[in-house]
Amino acid sequence: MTDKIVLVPDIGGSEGAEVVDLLVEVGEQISEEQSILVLESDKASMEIPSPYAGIVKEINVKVGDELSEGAQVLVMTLSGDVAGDAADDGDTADSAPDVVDDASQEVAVQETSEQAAPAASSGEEIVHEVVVPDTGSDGAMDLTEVCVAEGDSVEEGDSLVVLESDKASMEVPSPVSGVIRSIAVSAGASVKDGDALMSIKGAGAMQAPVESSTDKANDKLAAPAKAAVENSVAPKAAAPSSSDKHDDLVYAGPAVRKLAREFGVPLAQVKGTGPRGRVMKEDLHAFVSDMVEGKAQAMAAGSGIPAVPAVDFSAFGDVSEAPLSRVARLTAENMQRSWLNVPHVTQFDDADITDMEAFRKGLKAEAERRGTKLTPMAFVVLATARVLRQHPLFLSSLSADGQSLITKDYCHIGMAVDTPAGLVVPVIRDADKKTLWELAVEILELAGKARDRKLRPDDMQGGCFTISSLGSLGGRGFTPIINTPEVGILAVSKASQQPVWDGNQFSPRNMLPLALSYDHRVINGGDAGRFMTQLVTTLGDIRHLLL
Ligand code: CAO
Repeated sequence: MTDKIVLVPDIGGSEGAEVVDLLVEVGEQISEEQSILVLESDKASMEIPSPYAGIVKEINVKVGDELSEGAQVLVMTLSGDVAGDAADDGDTADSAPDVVDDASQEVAVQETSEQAAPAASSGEEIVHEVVVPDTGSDGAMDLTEVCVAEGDSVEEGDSLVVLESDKASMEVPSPVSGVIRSIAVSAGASVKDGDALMSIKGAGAMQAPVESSTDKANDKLAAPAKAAVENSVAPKAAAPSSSDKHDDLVYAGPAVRKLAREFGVPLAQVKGTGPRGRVMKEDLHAFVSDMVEGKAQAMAAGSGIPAVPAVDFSAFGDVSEAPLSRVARLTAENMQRSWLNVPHVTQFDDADITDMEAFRKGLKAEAERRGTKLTPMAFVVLATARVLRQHPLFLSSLSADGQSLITKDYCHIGMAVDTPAGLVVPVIRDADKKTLWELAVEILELAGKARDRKLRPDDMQGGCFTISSLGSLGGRGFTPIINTPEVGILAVSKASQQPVWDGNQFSPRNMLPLALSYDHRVINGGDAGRFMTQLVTTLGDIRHLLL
């Protein structure tokens, strides 16, 4: 019989995580991987699994304690088998008397239980633990699709799962070639950066950002803790059912609690649909939208917006119904929010791009030589960026309370991209500081990434102004909806030859229709008129870009 100290593993940099539940008792026989306690930090709740099978000899923490990585949790007497296994695996602690007090040895047992030997030899097959890579997203993402099954062979780069964040949908590629050994997630799950996805048996070391079991011993232990985040919190706490329960007793994770506080929603009133009645983010959203809808209906006779009545379409013929993708749902929400909150005005003009087009076409061979494509969009982005710099009001946003104006000293331009998964808006950073060629390359790259679902959430953040071009599709013009809290958006339609009066006669000119929607709380018609005139002038004579 061997005693082992169990320590808090790597919990993703969370300092001072609070013990919210103890899941084992002294004298209890527990198995390896069984959850022993629940820690809650300001970022997440996580169940900490036992690295051993054995009997709990002593518990050194209590609910309410704040623990960090390496803190002692409990002492276990290993069952004979496990102690033997550990010894077989080369755990030197087992030849030493009784207590092990070194965190690295704790982790080593976890590590060696399966793959310590292959970890040392580069040519052999090893098991890679694949986690959600660093997506740049702060919050949870929907896992909408698992593209592989256990036993499947995958090549490095094959898509493993599809994630949808608030901003985009993206695929997680396999970092190695191998065979899927186990899958820890299923479609519909909610995941965060670092959460365990699956393990792949393959050869060689794995590339960042996916973690390899051979890379860091600590991560082997950290992964299950991270994987437990979304399905944890207080497994032993009974799901509260009475309507008078207190928020603290509600079964919910910290992200949901934070959101509830932001919404001002008493969590106790929200019906949880997660495992054991856990309140999920979706439950909170549903609660809030029900409240809003209820209020709207209550106000229907007054100033509220009447709800669109439900129609039974099947009464008129065959129908089918499919849920909207997350990107589509969020786009719908954003559009509606902007449409209802922002007084939009749209101003139209045409830019004479005859000379610009002649210049652009003359650069076609050069573009090919550079391995890129020069479309009118690069000129429009460049000209708009320069004009924006001279009209900083268009780079501003109203503060959330509407009482002040925030002007940004940078010029990041969002570009609407039409993708099969929905409308996404990647951002070209510092567009005013880039050359035409740099913009051409970036436009092509961002549009490609958007369509291949390779954009990261931070590729879509920080925009000051948006350009939406339907120039390749046709149409004489459209009125774009502002991407709030931005205050302006430019719509670009298809250029065409138009007869233009030059003072003496009509001449055929290549005219590019533009439409500028602006937030009339911030921008007045005069500001918009000056902005548009300068943009049209710049595109009409691109020598202005030299000034
Ligand atoms: N007038 C005439 N032709 C145009 C044009 C315009 N305004 N804009 C582009 N074209 C031409 C291009 O020159 C290119 O032709 P060639 O191959 O012969 O050179 C062709 O149309 C295709 O262009 P593209 O679409 O591949 O590239 P782009 O740089 O013009 O646009 C992007 C990139 C990402 C803006 C665009 O592909 C896209 O997704 N647009 C949709 C945006 C959208 O959905 N907006 C609506 C939002 S609100 O629902």
